[in-house]
Amino acid sequence: MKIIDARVVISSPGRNYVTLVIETESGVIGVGDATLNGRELSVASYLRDHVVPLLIGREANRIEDTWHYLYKGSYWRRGPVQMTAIAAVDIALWDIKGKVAGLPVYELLGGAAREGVMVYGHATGADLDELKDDFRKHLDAGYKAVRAQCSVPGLSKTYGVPPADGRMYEPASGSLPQQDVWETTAYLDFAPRMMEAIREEFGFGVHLLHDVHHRLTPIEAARLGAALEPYRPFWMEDPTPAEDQSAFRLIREHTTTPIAVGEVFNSIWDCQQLITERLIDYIRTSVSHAGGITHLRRIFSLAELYGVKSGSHGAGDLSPVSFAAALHVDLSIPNFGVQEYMGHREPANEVFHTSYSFENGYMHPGNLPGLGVEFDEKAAAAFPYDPKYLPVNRKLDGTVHDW
Ligand code: KDG
Ligand code: MG
Repeated sequence: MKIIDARVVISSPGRNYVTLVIETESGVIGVGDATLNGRELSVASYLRDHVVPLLIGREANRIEDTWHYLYKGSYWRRGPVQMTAIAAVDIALWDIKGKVAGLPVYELLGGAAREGVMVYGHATGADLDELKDDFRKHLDAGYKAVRAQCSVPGLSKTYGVPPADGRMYEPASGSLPQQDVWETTAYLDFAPRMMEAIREEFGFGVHLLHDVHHRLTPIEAARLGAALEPYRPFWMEDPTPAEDQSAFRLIREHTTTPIAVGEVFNSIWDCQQLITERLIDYIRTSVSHAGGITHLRRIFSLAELYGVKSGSHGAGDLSPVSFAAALHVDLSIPNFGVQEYMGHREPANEVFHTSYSFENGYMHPGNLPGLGVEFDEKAAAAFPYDPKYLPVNRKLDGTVHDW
């Protein structure tokens, strides 16, 4: 069954998404997510200019061969652009394989290893009262795991706390990057108080998560991890910039707070040391930025050997296509930990029709053949691309800092 067409659709239903549509000679169509927040056009070009010509005429069922053809065949390999592009092809080919077999993708991956996928939602607030209100809403909705982020007193902006228009991880349209501010001391003083406030209000019967977003040095992260121990967090996410893998040894030596890392990783090589030296507890690579279902499964298999669990990234800047793909992987692997679920802002649902469901804190990808996501290209055309940047972070003295 040959591929006869592949096209890249860039649309902005609520936020920017890049979607790859692969069409086969038998009429079966597969979809993949190629969204790289703030750098969308680079992946679109990689696909349109360099990958689509290689796909036309290829056998759609040869997923593993196509993966290596695109990875090794480019010579210049890894990095977010290439690995997101390969992921989009890979996800679309798994979608096609499922549709041809008449089975949901998780059945092709070995079948369900659990009844549902525990997801965590995002509770946020401009102050502790607002955060507690939002946290309560998540518990009322059935969440068993919730991430807490709150404005740091004294700082005008804080990561993870959306502005009034609800737009997360992007500035207003048409502008240059929004500038955020950072002050480590204020954050380190406040974060334990925030976690204490949540535990005092809601007890220990819910999994409590927190994202540090790469902003600390190893010794600062070690101090934070130790300070959070009484509140027994499910994890402390991205405590330090993740490319420095050996830094995690120092954090590990000082705290039993579990560590989660990986949303910016693109390949198994980025997390090899972290996993094999048991420096982390959860690996957070995403299906759309780390080479698709084929490569993500390889990362999770390596992690399984070393007792590391999955905790896939699932921010709203990953489209419903990759969210569905993540759920299929989550349902089928033995070492599943938790899945991030931020949801998608309207009108994404007019463009992506999904079969996944949420019940009582758990999600299921549904049982439609393939991924269970139908992409409405006509509807997408009504939402043209809207160029945006992720924010840039500076310390109070103006020094550029990790965002
Ligand atoms: O595009 C960047 C976002 O996906 C990221 O900042 C969100 O850290 C994030 C998370 O854990 O959801
Ligand atoms: Mg994160």
